[in-house]
Amino acid sequence: MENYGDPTFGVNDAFKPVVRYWDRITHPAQVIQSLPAALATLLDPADCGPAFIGLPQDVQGWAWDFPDAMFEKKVHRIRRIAPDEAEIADARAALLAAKRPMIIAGGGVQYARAAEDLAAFAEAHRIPVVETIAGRANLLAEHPLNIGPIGVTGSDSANAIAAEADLILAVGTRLQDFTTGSWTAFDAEARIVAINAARHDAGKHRALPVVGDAKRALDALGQGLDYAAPAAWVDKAQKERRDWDAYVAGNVKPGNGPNSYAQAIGVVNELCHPRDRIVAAAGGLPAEVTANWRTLGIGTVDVEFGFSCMGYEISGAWGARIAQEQREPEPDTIVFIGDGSYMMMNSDLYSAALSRKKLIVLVLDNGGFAVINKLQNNTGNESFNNLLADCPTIPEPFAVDFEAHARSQGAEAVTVENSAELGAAFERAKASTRSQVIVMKVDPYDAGPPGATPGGRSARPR
Ligand SMILES: Cc1ncc(C[n+]2csc(CCOP(=O)(O)OP(=O)(O)O)c2C)c(N)n1
Ligand SMILES: [Mg+2]
Repeated sequence: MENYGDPTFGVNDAFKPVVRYWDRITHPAQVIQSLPAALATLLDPADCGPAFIGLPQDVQGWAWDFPDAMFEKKVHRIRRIAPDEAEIADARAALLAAKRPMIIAGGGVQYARAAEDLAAFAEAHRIPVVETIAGRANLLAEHPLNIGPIGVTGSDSANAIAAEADLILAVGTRLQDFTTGSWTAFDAEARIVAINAARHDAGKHRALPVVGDAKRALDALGQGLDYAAPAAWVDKAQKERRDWDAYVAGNVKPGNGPNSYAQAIGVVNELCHPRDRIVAAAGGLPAEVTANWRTLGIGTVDVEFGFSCMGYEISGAWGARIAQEQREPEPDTIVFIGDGSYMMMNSDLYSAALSRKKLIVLVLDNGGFAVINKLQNNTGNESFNNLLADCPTIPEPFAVDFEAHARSQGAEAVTVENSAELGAAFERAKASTRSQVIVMKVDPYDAGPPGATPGGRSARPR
């Protein structure tokens, strides 16, 4: 390690690579400068990210007279950057020339609180909208211009129109590889216009950039814009979406085959409140949620697929619960988590119980790292060390009692055999005030929707 032997190098330094702002307080007066800088980082629309302030215990015990001004109430606003007029003019000209326009709506639409503006823009100009993973709840599933999630983990409907679109208006998306199929999702001649608060993302893939806040940029673009997409194009997109909906309906149907992620998603989607929030992050679930979940409320879907970080699910949901309760106390926070991710990080179940934040956690146990097993098979390898059953190093694999484990952390827990029992358990879970864990075994070889498994499907061993 570079700093090996440096006596000032400590555990705090380990956070440097994973945060946007880092400081170590060695004198209390430093807080006057450091705290506002940390907050400014947290609130910056383009460069936002985690902020870290190391406060060693000896400094914590140091009395210091801060100026009174430090403690005055201050309202922090998230800056809304206005777009450049010339960039808007270029974007408008490109849109006016489009015969097959499509909007890709990303998570940035949520951050900019621009979901209503996006829907109004799409409706005014009759432009079909597809969603990224982070943008899964920009439009309701039933919105007539919602053509579904795009990309590797997306829908046939969105991907069909993406392949034909001549103008792609990307709003608040990083256009990363899952979204663009590593830039294979679009026609090579298609023109991209990208609205983004971050310059780097606005200029990707030779896009016409519109650097700025999504709400302000959509507003500026729509000013006096006399444009509507050709009706035949919109009809085609809507037909694709109907076909996809029919496919998903079959996919999530209870009892349509061995227990699957899709069935569990279908049961919860059917019985949940429209404002319930769902959280998923790693394994096969993010893709399955992206493809199969029907959005019932704007901003209600939290799928962490930027890093697909195992262990985000329960901790992230605890945070989501704290935020959600301030706005809408009634609806629930629902977590979809695999057995592998649960094993990696589950102890915030205990935190949630201690702080009386109710979560409903579905632990879907397929006996190991099923998605990695699928990737392994689909890159030409035999199953090895991913499913417990395929681990030669373990002479006698045994299942974890997730139910007992969760109960020991203060949750009410139950194991169910199938999607019918899952439905009943979910309704009981909704009626309770305490955190709930529902465990169900699911099939590790479940095929899932066409795009839902990065790397494709896996063959069940004979
Ligand atoms: C922190 C972290 N480590 C490793 C990975 C790589 N990884 C992605 S999915 C996965 C397996 C997850 O297992 P499980 O939660 O049971 O989901 P399943 O694959 O069975 O759907 C692994 C190891 C990751 N995404 N995050
Ligand atoms: Mg698993």
